[in-house]
Amino acid sequence: MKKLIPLVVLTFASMALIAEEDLIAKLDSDNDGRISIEEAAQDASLAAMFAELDTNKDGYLSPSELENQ
Ligand SMILES: [Ca+2]
Ligand SMILES: [Ca+2]
Repeated sequence: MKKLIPLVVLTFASMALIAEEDLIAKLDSDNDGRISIEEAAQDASLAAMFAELDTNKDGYLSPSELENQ
């Protein structure tokens, strides 16, 4: 059963990565590769965290800012 543990960890890591890419793909309606506050408004939980996630305060969430959450 011990062999299952790394597999589970790997699966969760992959899921987190996919979720982040999907979030940008889903919300980035102007396809500029980043999420504006207007685009984030489509996702209530992301909109609520927007100011906190936008670490450089440029008004956009970049893929790297979403990674750091
Ligand atoms: Ca965008
Ligand atoms: Ca930013």
